Amino acid sequence: SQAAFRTDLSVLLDQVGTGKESLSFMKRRIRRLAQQWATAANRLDAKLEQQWRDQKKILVHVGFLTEESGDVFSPKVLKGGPLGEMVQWADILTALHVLGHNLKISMSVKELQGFLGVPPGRGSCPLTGPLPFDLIYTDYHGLQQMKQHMGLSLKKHKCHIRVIDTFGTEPAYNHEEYATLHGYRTNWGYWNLNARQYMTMFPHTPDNSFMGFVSEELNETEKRSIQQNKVNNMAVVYGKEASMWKQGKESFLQILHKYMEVHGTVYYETQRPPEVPAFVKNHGLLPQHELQQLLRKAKLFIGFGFPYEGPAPLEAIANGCIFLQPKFNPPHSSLNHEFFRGKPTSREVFSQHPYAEQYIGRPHVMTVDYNNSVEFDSAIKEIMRTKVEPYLPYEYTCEGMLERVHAYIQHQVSVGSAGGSRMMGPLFVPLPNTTALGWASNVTAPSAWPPLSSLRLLVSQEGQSCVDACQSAGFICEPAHFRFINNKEALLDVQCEVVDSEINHILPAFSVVRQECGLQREPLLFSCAGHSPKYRRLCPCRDFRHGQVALCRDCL
Ligand code: U2F
Repeated sequence: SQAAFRTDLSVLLDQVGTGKESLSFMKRRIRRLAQQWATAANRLDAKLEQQWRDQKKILVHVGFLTEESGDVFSPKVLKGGPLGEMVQWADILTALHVLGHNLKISMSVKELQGFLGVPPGRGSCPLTGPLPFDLIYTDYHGLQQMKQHMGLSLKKHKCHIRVIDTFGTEPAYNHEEYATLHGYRTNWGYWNLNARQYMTMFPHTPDNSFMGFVSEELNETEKRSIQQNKVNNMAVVYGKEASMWKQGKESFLQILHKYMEVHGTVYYETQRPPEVPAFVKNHGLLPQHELQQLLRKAKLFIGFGFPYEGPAPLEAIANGCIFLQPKFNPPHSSLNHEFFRGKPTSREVFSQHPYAEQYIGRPHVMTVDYNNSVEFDSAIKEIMRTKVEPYLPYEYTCEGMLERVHAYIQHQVSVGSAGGSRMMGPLFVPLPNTTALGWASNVTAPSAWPPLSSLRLLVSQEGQSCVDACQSAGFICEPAHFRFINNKEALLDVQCEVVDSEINHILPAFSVVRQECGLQREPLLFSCAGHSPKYRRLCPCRDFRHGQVALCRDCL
């Protein structure tokens, strides 16, 4: 049947359940943003102009909040622990509900079994019948639990699964055999999904799908009053846990304190945490809405390098703060930093919040070297005299998130079946030495999503990934398009002595020195992220909507 937008969230609130701080946090958030979601639903409804939307049966199984996974998050909700994940799950649940789908929510293995129709008390009895859901949103913990309780049938139903995966999973880590053979084996990867089934918190590698979350939006009156009431010398520090303040922060905190009044929202029990200097006005951990109030007054929101890639900087920028953050040189990654170690990605993180740096940037975001006191000092002075307006990228508004999740649900259907490297027709593209290669206009693939009209074929520099190659040309890498460029025709103008077909996440690519071209034999290994010094890669880029990088121009 047809899905109808919902603006009443009471059924959803009942479904979320009670009894844990994490659930209370999520419900408070859902209630607080209810009006904003309703307005967004009405706007998107009008924008889609009666477009047919299938109502899907959706199961959301929040693995990390189950007792069976240990649930280390819930007890820390009021103690400065990570909240980003709960922010995101609350928003995913709301988006699915508002879009009008038939939603079931599970937060324990028992509920999961019940929804999947596994007979009670027979935990290992695999589900044999058809899957009673069109889509299942879960996380890595939930995936593990589903494997235990669905047994062999998980393989059969894999294409219905979407994994909420904060930092992302690159294809080389996701392919079990390849990861094992080539040193990409981690605690998390190796599920052999299509990499687009992993959905991230920020648009990290385009190999995954960007799910995101939302931030509070302001109307024009609020924006004006915020700008009038800004306190030019007020700074709020990003870091709700005392450990985020330890070591090496004194020197730049001193500089900051020279010019500004420094506020913190660091959790404490009875005494002031010793890591927090005496001149800092510490409010203790605040409820989300009180933090928003504080950010409305502050001019500067300053990061100390951790946590990486959380929601708070977007909230600060949305409330008219300038976000100042440290540059990482060398970049942090799973190869050199404890936090990222064991995560299924080699992505290099060049600052505390790469999204803020790349997608937002000045004047809202300043990324500087904190070890250079001159640079730091002048950044603070610049911030105090710069006027900025509250800003929120469209993709982090409720409407933006609804639009994106709608598009995924209605169009991203062949994702699970990996597709194979089907060629839909010859691709005649000139291949000069420069990067821009033009259009692939004579390929037809009526069912492709994103539509083929969005494809721009590029060749990377040696050692450059397709993420970077596409980005530097103003596009984004689109893994769904690899299957159309993984053929000899796409390599038309390259002087290949040999064209091989291999299993390697760098392919399709060619080696300039050896004049060898390689095509990809394993569709699961199509990777935007891959790069190798010896290869120039063939890259499927696409256009994107301003403020909604997940969607191409003709994607809706
Ligand atoms: C990120 O997790 P965090 O929870 O540490 O991310 P933050 O950006 O600090 O903020 C999460 C939310 O906490 C709220 C704030 C944000 O929405 O409004 N909050 C609050 O309610 N009261 C306060 O006093 C201060 C903040 C990331 F999201 C996770 O995925 C990562 O695991 C983690 C580590 O990198 O960082």
